[in-house]
Amino acid sequence: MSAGSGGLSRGGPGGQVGGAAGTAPRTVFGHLEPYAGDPILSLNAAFQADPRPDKVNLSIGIYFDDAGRIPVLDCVRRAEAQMLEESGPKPYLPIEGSAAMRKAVQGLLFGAGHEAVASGRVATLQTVGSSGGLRVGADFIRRWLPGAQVWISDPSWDNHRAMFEGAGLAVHAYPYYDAATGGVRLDAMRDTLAGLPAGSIVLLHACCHNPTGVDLSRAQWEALVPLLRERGLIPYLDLAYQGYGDGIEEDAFALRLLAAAGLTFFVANSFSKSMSVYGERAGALSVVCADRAEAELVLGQLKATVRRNYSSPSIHAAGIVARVLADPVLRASWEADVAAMRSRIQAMRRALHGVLAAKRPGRDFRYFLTQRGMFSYTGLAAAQVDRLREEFGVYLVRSGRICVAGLNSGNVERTAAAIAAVVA
Ligand code: KET
Repeated sequence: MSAGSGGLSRGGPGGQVGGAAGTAPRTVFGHLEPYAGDPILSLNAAFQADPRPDKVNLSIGIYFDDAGRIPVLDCVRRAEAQMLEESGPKPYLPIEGSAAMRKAVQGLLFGAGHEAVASGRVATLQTVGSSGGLRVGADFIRRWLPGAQVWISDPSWDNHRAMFEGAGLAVHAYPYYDAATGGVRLDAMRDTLAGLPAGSIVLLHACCHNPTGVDLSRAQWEALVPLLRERGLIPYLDLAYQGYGDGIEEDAFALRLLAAAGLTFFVANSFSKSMSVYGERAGALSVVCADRAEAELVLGQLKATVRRNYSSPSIHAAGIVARVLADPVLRASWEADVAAMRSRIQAMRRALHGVLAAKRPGRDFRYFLTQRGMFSYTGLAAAQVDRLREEFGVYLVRSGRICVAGLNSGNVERTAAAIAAVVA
């Protein structure tokens, strides 16, 4: 191919590539678009770089303790001590991950002795965080349900759209958050879902909706099931905050409801937040199928997806999760820690609300009390968010979402005062 036909010819040692005769040589990657960065991760990085000592990080969905640190849970420390003590070899895990972890995850999600698990109709694999699970599921859908549309809530975690579009799927949004009432636009949501083509994928936050903190009630979930079934829709649950809503068991309500209703669905779950092991990338993907034979087919194709991507997951993440969930002493310690994290966030919600209600009595801040999980959707405009960051060193994403777990007894009052100043 000649340069004149638009083909590339190798340049000199500088890696330059000649274009058509007469055009300036360019480098191999000179045409790339700069990465705009991720709205959450870039903001978290900007926070780290901010020299102000009294800065407040409400940007990323990470639980910080009252001293502003990411806790190392005692159960995790002890599980790791056991692993170090055993000092075993580190072979590759199977493609689908550790058998002990997968079994423990099924028990955690579905509860002991659940029919779906006992009958072998749940295909579970350990994944690289729940992000890895979401993406493996998306790639699987693209390959085996290729025409399926994906519907996410409006709004949703930004990365949901990016992941499913990245897998080559068309992503749309169904109505969800009602800014006027601070609740769910249930009728509009149901109307939209009722009009979707059969086989559409409906991404639902199993608990602690990100970014709004507004969840469906149990009655609303129950009312959704017949619609999902009648329309032949395929739920895809994201369970990233198990234990931060009402409790570890309670937060599995939606997934157990769908399983009991006999629906086929996906669930990606995470241990990043619940075990405070973000960087270990501990998560899983489960697909609840019609029967054992189908689950075996699904697991096989999920394995094929993983093998050609990252091959197999982390042995260290599996060791932590399997031990904490299976050892009764570690499990009890974990459950107590999750309860403590949940109630500390609730205490911060009350503290924030108390200061704001006193400082701005004309405004309704009750949403801080009713929203659940790590996040609150403040309704602050992007310009107000910018002022909070620039003038007060308070970092939150521009949608107005705050991570309540970034508040502590040392910063909640001044954060509330800063919010009061920008809403004035
Ligand atoms: N799902 C949801 C809904 C979610 O908020 C996160 C992370 C994940 C999945 C990823 O979890 P993991 O198992 O660690 O892969 N959310 C926070 C951090 C991030 O954006 O990555 C956040 O929203 O701030």
